[in-house]
Amino acid sequence: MRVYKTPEIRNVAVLGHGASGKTSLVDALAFVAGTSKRHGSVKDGTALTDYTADEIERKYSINLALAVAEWMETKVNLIDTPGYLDFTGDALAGLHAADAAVVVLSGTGGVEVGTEKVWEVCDQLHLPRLLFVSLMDKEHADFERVFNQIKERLTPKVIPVEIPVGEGPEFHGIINLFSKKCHLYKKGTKAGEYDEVDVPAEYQARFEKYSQELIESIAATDDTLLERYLGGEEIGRDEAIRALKVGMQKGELFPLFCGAAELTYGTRALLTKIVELCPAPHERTPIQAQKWGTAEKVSLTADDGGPLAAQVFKTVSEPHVGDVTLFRIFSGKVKNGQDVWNAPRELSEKLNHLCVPMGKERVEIAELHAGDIGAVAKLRDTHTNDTLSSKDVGLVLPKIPFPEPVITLAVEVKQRGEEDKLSTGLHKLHEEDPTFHHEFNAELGQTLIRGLGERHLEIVVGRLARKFGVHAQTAKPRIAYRETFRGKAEGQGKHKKQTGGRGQYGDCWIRIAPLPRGSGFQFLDEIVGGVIPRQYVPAVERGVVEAAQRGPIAGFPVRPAETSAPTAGRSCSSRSWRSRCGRRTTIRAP
Ligand SMILES: Nc1nc2c(ncn2[C@@H]2O[C@H](COP(=O)(O)OP(=O)(O)OP(=O)(O)O)[C@@H](O)[C@H]2O)c(=O)[nH]1
Ligand SMILES: [Mg+2]
Repeated sequence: MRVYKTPEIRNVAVLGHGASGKTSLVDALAFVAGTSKRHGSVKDGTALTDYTADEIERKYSINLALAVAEWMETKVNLIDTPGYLDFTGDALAGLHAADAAVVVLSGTGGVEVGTEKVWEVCDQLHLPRLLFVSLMDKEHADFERVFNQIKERLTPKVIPVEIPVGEGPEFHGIINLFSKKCHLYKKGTKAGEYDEVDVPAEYQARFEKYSQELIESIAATDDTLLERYLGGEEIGRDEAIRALKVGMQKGELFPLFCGAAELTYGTRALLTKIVELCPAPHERTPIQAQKWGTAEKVSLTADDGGPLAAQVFKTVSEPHVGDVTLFRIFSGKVKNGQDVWNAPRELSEKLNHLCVPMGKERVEIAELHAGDIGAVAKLRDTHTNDTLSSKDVGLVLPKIPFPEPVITLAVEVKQRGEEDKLSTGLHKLHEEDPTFHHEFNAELGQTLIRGLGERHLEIVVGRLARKFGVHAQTAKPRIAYRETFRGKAEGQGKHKKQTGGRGQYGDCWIRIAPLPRGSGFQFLDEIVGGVIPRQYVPAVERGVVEAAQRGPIAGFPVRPAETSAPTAGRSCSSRSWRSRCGRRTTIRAP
């Protein structure tokens, strides 16, 4: 693979609901482009970007993974993301590394909850988007229905650029509204090859309707174009593409494509449009970085001559290799073997064996230009969300806002003695996946793991065994019960100790009563007239607090009820006290 300069790069995240066909599409695009030599398949476990053992076994994506399609002298970095919500963290990471997105929809499922979620995030990030309706060959696929769902549930600004010829098992061609030609695929085509013919007569009416809509939508985004269009002038293809690209960047147009990735139908046209319509890294809005240690902000564009700022958006720990760090260069360029600086950790790192990731393979490369995505193995202490910069200009990029965990389970080793390995494994898995958290809860005596769903935690436990040789099982977390009280009570405690001499004798009374809900804990010293010396009173409070650690009912901590338990709160007062030094003092209660 050759070195590509900034204008020759496109970073595209491939997003969508689970099983909409993203991984199959990425594989087909890389294959059709000729960059990947083999057409893989999710079903056979050979897809380029579903290569981990978990993914092959389960037949769905768990991690984001990268592939490259070299097309029209351009390097398209494809970021395949998982569709299941349990793995949203990786979809978010992928989005933050991209300059544009291809939102994939299934021809049968249409807009689903996962599609709406990723759409929302793309909206927040103002990311230009293309939509691709895949699985058009599947029984009950219906392009028109999906198009209408997109209009209703995602955006009214969607505009078809292609329409299918046949649907479901009849699907065999695509009409392109720009080229005004029809591509007919021969059964068994290997790499998306087609015969180009005129628009079939039975599609002429549909073609004209959609073509007119397309050109009107494009013209409406630009006053000069609109004037010319209304004046009856024809808008040329290149002009229309340029205007569409600008419209996409402003979030005013979202072109819609169709195909069947598994059959490679529609993939060539999609690649061409990715190159023509998605912005190169230097065309995106600048990103604000912070000069480390100062409040100074620096606006960065993808420029080789700018200060280096590369964000780590994913860390994968691979057997026999160790940690592989995936990063996106937002400014500056890097060379193989270069020293870089991790400012917050005050750490110098060496980019040995600089690579371009291609599924599980990594292709070594001499240098990467501004805006490109790369990988490097064996960094010393750099993790997801860290920024790599240069020592003279230490920079930090805004962090990817990973979601907080929503479910918690306990995890325990099956074999005694593996506790240390468990803890190391969990720590590594957290470094790989910031949406996964773990902690040892001393009160429950359990290790707790937290994640975005049951499937997420199930995968974590599988990885513990596979990657770290720790056989663990999950359990329900014990419940951290609390004790509280509803009524008033009084109690007396005595202390006697004869150690020769005068000995010690103490006599303490406390009165306890609930306060209104939410008032917390109060200790009232109601001794009046200094009947016992003040210095003995704090010891009583400490005794009360200590005793409250283990409640009398079941040994759980006693707490004032705040939200769930009935009214409580506590008030304690010493009543009578005979001090440890043997002097008798009486504390009068109010
Ligand atoms: N008929 C047909 N099936 C397809 C096509 N593309 C993908 N599939 C099948 O649809 C299923 C899902 O495809 P994937 O590519 O794994 O979908 P995904 O969007 O990556 O799924 P997640 O990674 O789980 O989000 C697999 O069984 C594929 O074989 C297609 O064009 N036509
Ligand atoms: Mg996938």
